[in-house]
Amino acid sequence: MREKHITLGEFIIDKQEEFKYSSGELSKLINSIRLAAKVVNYEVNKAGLVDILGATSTINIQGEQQQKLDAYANEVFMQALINREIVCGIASEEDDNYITIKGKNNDNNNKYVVLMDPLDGSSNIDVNVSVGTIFSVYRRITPPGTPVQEVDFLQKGSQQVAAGYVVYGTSTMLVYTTGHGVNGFTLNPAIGVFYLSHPNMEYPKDGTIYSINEGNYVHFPQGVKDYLKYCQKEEGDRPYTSRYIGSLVSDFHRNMIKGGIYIYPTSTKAPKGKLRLLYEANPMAFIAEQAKGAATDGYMRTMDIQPTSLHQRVPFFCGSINMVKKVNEFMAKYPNDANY
Ligand code: AHM
Ligand code: MG
Repeated sequence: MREKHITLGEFIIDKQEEFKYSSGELSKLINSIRLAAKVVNYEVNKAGLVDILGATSTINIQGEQQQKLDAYANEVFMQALINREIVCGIASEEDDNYITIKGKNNDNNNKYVVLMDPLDGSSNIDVNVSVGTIFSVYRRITPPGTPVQEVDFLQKGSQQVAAGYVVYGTSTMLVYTTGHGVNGFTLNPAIGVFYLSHPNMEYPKDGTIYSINEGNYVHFPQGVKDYLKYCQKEEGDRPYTSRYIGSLVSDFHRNMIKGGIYIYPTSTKAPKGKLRLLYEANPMAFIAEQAKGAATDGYMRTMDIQPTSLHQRVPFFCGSINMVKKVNEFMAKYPNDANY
């Protein structure tokens, strides 16, 4: 008998009844992301060929120079979501403020807000290294019929209804969860179709890979330094292997498949860490937990952190469950570092 190849489109339809208040909106939302991912994939793949590289003159809210492709990806994902009138608001790494979207009849009746990093790791584009898109979806908490408010975006990660990423790598993959496990789909670029290639993705409980920018070692908190020394010690399955692409989505994706931990801690250079809670740490934390891994700030569960602002940063420790537990034990010896 021939094996059935399930496409992402079929998968979304099949799974629609799993959503609690299903009215098809979340399915449409994931479909919009699927479409935008294909468009961005096409541009990312030809980035080396055309004169799209190089920085634009605009500086984003984080004070970083925006690459042209970031701006392009932002536009594509925004438009895909806006055109379908299925979300009431979007917040993006590339924009200082969230945007409000009216529904079909100008009614503000849409239920979902999306937070996203349209092209993460974009300093890697110029050198032909993988980049990614990260997205996070919540139900609004203000009443439908009124314009969306900042509080709709400042929800704890535990309230997410969906989260996912696209990795534009040797193959392009879309990986997402709606709270019922994690599934990965690989794009066949010849026909522009995502196929279910990685059903029910799970982190190995233990791993031997650690991913951290060790160049910042001297600036790290003592708990992280101690943990790195532990990783490097010759004992049992150690020393572990160090792997760091510098592209969160790619580092995360590899670690989820092979078993490992990703760490971006606080440092004297970045006292609150670098990654953004709402559209980098929380969506990855949701995926990690759904894949039987874990994510913390070194002390508490990432998804229990109460957000206070849209672009807030957090330290991030994410990966195989036993590795995250271990590093948290090291951090617990320095409780003062929890007050970042
Ligand atoms: P970005 O949103 O500006 O692309 O920054 C996020 C990226 C992550 O993908 C990556 O893990 C990290 O920054 C790398 O930072 P560093 O170069 O400091 O190691
Ligand atoms: Mg980013």
